[in-house]
Amino acid sequence: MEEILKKLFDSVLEGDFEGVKSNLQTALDAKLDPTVVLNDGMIAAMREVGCRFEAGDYYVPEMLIAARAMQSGMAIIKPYLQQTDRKSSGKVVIGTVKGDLHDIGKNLVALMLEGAGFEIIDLGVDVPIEEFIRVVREEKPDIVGMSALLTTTMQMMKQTIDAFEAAGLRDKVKFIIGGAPVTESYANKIGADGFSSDASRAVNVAKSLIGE
Ligand code: B1M
Repeated sequence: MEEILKKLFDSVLEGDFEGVKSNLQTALDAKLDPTVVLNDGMIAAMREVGCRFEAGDYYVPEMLIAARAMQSGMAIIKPYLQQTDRKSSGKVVIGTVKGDLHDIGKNLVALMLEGAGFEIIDLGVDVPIEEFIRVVREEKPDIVGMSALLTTTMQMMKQTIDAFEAAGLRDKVKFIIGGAPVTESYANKIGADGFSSDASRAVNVAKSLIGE
């Protein structure tokens, strides 16, 4: 198991698309727990990419290539992660906040929620506050999910919640927030209803927020 995961880790780190696909398939065929494969083989590699970027060993292009390799693997692992019997009837509008282009974590959260039966409206990345408000007015979701990966853009989460308050919509939806720099205490501070540090816990938080 260690060896397969190490190969997968290395192929994400090196941005080796073909390696990601074949090592991931080997891991899944060997019936390794898909959550362990995702966390220890793929997400851990993205963390290492971040460390190398910080250390000046990787630059934006390397980060981008690793992200694309990771995304190519997500398409393969998706059906393995989504197997669940407990279906929800909730509706979620999700997006990465204004100014932020990171979407791998947000996509994972959307994928897991979808697998748990939630209807997902994914607004993508760099989502302006007005867009969240417009879609909430139109679609009347139960939950708005916001993701941010930058310490600068996480401030948009507070601004978005404040804008919902000003628009008289705050009591119409629950907010769940997450992303690498986001913490539970930040979520409490800005008045979010839920926080999750990872995608699978986000499903439990979402279910509890709609009383399931
Ligand atoms: Co950028 N980047 N990046 N980057 N990037 C980070 C975030 C960084 C920490 C790297 C570092 O320095 N160590 C750093 C931020 C520093 C900071 O703010 N303190 C950084 C920087 C600086 C930048 C740029 C400014 C670099 C530059 O241009 N000079 C630039 C900003 C662009 C912008 O957004 N405006 C930039 C660009 C990029 C790429 C485009 C090249 C690429 C993103 C590609 C893409 O997403 N399509 C990229 C990448 C890949 C990263 C790292 C290496 C990996 C992020 C990732 O995908 N992780 C990242 C390093 C790191 O995070 N340690 C880094 C895997 C993913 C599964 O984890 O997103 O955390 P994560 O999601 C988790 C949880 O956080 C949680 O669940 C997920 C699954 O478990 N979660 C939620 C996430 N959203 C949630 C929402 C929820 C609940 C849970 O509810 C709704």
